[in-house]
Amino acid sequence: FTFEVALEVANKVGGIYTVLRSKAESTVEELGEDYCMVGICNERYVAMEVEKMEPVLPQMKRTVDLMREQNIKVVTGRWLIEGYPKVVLFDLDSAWDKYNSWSWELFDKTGIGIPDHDNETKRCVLFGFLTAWFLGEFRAQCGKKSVIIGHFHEWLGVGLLMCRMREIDISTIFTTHATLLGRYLCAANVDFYNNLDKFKVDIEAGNRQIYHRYCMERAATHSAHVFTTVSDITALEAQHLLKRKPDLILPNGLSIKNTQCMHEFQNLHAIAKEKIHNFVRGHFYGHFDLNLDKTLYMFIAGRYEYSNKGADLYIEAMSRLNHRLKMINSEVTVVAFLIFPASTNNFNVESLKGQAVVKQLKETVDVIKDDIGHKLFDLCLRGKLPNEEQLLDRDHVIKLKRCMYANQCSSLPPIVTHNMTDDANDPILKQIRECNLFNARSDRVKLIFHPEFLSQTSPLISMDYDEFVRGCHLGVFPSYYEPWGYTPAECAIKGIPSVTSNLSGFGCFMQSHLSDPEAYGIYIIDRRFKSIKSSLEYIYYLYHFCRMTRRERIIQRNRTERLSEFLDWSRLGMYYTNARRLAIDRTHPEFLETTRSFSPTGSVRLPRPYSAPSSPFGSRIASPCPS
Ligand code: U2F
Ligand code: UDP
Ligand code: G6P
Repeated sequence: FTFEVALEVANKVGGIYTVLRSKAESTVEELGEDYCMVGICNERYVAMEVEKMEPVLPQMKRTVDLMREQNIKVVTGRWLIEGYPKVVLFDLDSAWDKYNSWSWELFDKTGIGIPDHDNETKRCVLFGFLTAWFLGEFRAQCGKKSVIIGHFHEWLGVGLLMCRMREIDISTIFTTHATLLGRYLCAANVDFYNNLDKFKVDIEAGNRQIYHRYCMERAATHSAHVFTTVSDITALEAQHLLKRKPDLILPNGLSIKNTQCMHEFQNLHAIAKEKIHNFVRGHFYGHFDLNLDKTLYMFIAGRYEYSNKGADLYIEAMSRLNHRLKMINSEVTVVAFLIFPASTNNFNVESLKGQAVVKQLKETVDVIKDDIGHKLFDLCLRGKLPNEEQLLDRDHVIKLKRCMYANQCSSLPPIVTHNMTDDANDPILKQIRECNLFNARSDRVKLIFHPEFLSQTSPLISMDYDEFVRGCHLGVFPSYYEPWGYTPAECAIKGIPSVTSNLSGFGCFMQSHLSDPEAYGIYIIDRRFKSIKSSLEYIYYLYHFCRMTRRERIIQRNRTERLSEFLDWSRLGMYYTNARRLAIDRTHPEFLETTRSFSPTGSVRLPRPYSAPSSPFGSRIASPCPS
């Protein structure tokens, strides 16, 4: 049996939810009824995403009943996603009366004490003990004949720790998706990667008042039979900060089934782009100085971590690109979006007004168009060919003038679509002011900061994020701290090229598996071994991208989309299979012969796509290779 344990089972918090959700189908395909996910009961999601039902397996039924007898609320059923996996979810609130004895047991067995004010960690302790209780009971019900694997994802791994402390016969895997200390240190803007081996981890954790959390994470890391993480770069971080080298790397995949649309993705790009055009028409009303046919859409998106996500490098690069495009009097305009949720007080009036005015103009033109159509038809029926005055009457001209005067606007098109709560201190706005990028007429790069995740119901960009990505030309993600980074992978499976960095897990993965990432539309910035100034050389790639013809972009999208099968869980799921096999090997090697067949992952390397030119053309620079 395999139990995959995480706070994010049917509970959306961050990237781990995407991992579990997208992977479920391929895991269920492999393990069938021997697979179950264990999480917490968040009513908000459970009501929508979980079909409640009683367990069929007698051992599982008895285990759950025993816990319920002790007043623990346990929800069992199936998660309503592809694969329809079994889930067991604990209601943490029903376990608070046991907290004191459990925290004592934790202290007694591990020496880790939990401060009274840290409610988040206390909840993790509850979850950990409930999991260990459940797995212990299940093991007792199963007898000695079966192997039970507990695969724990992050949060502090208390369940794993307690399984080991109580000596329950569970083969354990611990996967970390980032280290606690790594996140804190990077957010504090320290020179992280050059000092990895120098941090005094206990002192750093203590100074940040997370020593107890750090101890739990490190204890779980060392107690696991198999320790894994999502990328090479996080493996290095874990080795230095958690003091154990991961046994395996388990890269994150995606489920391409719902996104794959064969050649259709090219048409979908054109349809989605038209929707972005509509927004842009409204946003730039009164200053519509761009030729939409020669406009390129670039974007950066994610949680608002200004420097970790590389927003600083993005704005600086856009400012330099603007300068270069102006120098050559380029006809191309780049609209560069920044999508990061920040604290706001709703949309700003200018943005809404622009959309309204343009909508009004469009409606007026549509009415006049119909009028003219009828007139033209009538006149032609009577055998008369009309002249201009006969078609456009005074009334039409007045209506059009009224719309066009409303369309005049003296201030420049807004940079930010919402009213920011702290406009003066917002790091993105501060940097934009420093770069003097204000969407002036002469600027060839226009910036739009959308400080909220996208939604189809928004009155501005009425699109979901997925559709927006399809309509763009290039995703730009120059991250500094990014254990994996789903955003460039999500671009790739839609055929949209992207820029990533060798400090992101995805970037490292692409670098080691593609012989020429750039040919596939993945440009990897070297942020690890180069200074910020040198990293900024990626603007040559952006510049080159702006000079590509439409035909070249179409060919590029076709090449990029080829990566989708490579990123699908049907392939990447093998790494998880490997981890389970290793866990059994280390605990119950006698069972290995009888387990299902096993396919080694090997080191696959995709050759250059056949359609790629045989050598880099022109003077453009290539994606820097590992230094
Ligand atoms: C990583 O993304 P995460 O989703 O793990 O990171 P966040 O989006 O910041 O949110 C989850 C974090 O919050 C923590 C947990 C994570 O670090 O430890 N947390 C918490 O503090 N309290 C709780 O109750 C529950 C969680 C990574 F950054 C990405 O690059 C990867 O793509 C992603 C998937 O591997 O994992
Ligand atoms: N995203 C979204 N709406 C948006 C912008 C981003 O849902 O408007 C999602 C995006 O699809 C991706 C996630 O946010 O799945 C960011 O994940 P990533 O792994 O890049 O970083 P994390 O937030 O996990 O550190
Ligand atoms: C897709 C569509 C074409 C369209 C093109 C625009 O390939 O199938 O009909 O012309 O996108 O590409 P562009 O890179 O200019 O947005």
